[in-house]
Amino acid sequence: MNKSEKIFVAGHRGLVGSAIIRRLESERFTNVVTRERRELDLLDERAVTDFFANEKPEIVVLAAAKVGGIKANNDYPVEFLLENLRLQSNVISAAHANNVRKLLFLGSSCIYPKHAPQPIREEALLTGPLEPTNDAYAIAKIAGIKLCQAYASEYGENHISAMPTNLYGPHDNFDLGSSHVLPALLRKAHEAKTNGATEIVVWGTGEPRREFLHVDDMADACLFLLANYDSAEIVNVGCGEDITVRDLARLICDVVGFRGEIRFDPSKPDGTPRKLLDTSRVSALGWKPQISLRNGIAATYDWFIEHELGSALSAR
Ligand code: GFB
Repeated sequence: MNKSEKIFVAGHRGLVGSAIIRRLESERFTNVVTRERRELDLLDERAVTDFFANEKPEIVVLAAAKVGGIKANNDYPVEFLLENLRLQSNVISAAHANNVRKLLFLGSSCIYPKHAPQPIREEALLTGPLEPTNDAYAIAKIAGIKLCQAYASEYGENHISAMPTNLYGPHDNFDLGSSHVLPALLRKAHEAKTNGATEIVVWGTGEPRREFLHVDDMADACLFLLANYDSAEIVNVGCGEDITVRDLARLICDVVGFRGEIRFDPSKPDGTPRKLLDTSRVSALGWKPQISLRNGIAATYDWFIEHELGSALSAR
């Protein structure tokens, strides 16, 4: 990629978008465009059309989305479906209307059937029923993939789509009502340690398995795909290994230094039993992740203490 090409990162304040910005800065890209939500509402079709017509970005990374963990997805299916459909349609269609050279759409591993054979190959898409706790979000993401593929086949657009596994890292959402499991357990373990509590409560049975990728590895994969991949076929991005929620909770407690009990609450949903991505396609292209789960969790814990709690690292 030419480092002076104009790149619009939609969603630059989010987990993935902010990691992509960090990476573009460290690689010395000189023409990166961002907009705060108050300046550009991606749900507003007119505003998005005008923005693209004025700015004429050459590359677009569509990292903006309404995202959340199992509870938020389950509680607010209307917002997850509608906002994601609107936002992505606005950006993808405006990219076409304004001759964007390349667009990267970010999907999710929840697009695959609940009981897809593991590890999940890209070919599993639309071969079976979805996991009900996040089917609204998944349907929106599948529509985004299909829209990118339709622009590629009908108009020859170079719209590519990456499917990240469960991501975590700096700028994640640590709110217990809407976050994903990893930041939620970091907060719970930290608060239990600092409050002298004897246990933390982990939702579900602890049996589901999840694969976790540090968002800096994801940003690395995004730049790699932008530079090296030109097909409308979706590409999985993961680390190739998964872990039970139980073992994740143990690992997080170990990193945080919480020595109390881990109690499970089976009245809360488990969600999909397992979603480990098959990453042969991205591996064959020459990409692999660098950050181990333990190191990634430790770095995210440091970030949480410094940025979310606003207190010194000495609390650790
Ligand atoms: O990360 P998570 O919210 O979403 O939950 P999914 C993963 C697993 O961790 C579930 C359990 O089995 C949860 O029940 N878990 C245990 C917890 N304790 C907690 C907790 O305190 N908070 C949370 N959030 N979970 C999401 C989808 O599914 O995956 C999204 O909802 C998206 O659409 C994302 O696709 C990648 O992994 O189940």
